[in-house]
Amino acid sequence: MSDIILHHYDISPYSEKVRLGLGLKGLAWASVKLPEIMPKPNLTALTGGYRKTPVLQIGADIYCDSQLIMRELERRYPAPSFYPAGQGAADALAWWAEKTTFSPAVGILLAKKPEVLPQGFLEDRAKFSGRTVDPFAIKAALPNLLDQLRAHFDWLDQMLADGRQFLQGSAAGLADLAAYHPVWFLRLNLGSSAAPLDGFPRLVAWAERLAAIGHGRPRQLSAQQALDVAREATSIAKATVDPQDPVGRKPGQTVSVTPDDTGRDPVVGELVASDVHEIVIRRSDREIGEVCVHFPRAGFVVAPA
Ligand SMILES: N[C@@H](CCC(=O)N[C@@H](CS)C(=O)NCC(=O)O)C(=O)O
Repeated sequence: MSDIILHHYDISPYSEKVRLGLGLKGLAWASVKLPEIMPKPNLTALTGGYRKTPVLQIGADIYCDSQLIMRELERRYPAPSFYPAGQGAADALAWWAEKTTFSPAVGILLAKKPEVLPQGFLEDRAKFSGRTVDPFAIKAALPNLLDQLRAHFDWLDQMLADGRQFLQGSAAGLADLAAYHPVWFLRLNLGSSAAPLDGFPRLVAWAERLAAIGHGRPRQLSAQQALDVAREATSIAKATVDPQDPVGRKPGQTVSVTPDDTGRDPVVGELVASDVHEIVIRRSDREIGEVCVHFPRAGFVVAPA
């Protein structure tokens, strides 16, 4: 089986979710470090324009978004499972937790300690989010960000109130990893004794248990080597019709796939396969030839192109 290649950078919270996922499954993987800000020419050669972090590559198959990355890791390496307490609730919990806590956590750091972020970060993230960057507005938003995060952290904390080790019981799973990464980001940059984490010692103890999972067995790979892997491999995707597709999409149609929140860069390609949670499109790149790019359905807009 081809190597797992993770394109990521150290301070990326969503990457930490996947790194811990690789650790939970005890996997060996190749680490390709991405720049923290645009341009990312080697990444966009693989994805066709998607710029977010992380991206998983296995041969000539490119998996965008941590939601789908985790799903694919679970499909290929089912044990130990990301779903020790079943699937639906874990996926819903994961979606709520990271969607509501990631952005306030980043906002808090921008307001309190912008100097720890790389040069050009603010300007890059203004383009990324489609909002203007005003350092005064960022500072003014801080009290509300702290209030919001405190309320959401309290819900997480209440889930641990019966003494359980992890959100859904005695084993860590996807819900924990998704809820954890914004907490990790705050602890890494501001410590556990800064608001709003200071009010939640139980949550901090949970975070320590998750950190102990580790990252599995990474080894370094250059971006060029990853491109070589893609060029030499053939995608595993097979043309598949989704009989339940609500608008009758079919393999062979040209579509664009675009995140619906931030980093809204469309990727255009030929539809190969799709189902309720995944869409796969084939595209050709001058440097690496044909690759298949996989996206989740929740959170992505698929349109005819
Ligand atoms: N829904 C995406 C969110 C990914 C995301 O927003 N990642 C941040 C870094 S943690 C990002 O892409 N920032 C801009 C960049 O890295 O270019 C996922 O689950 O992977």
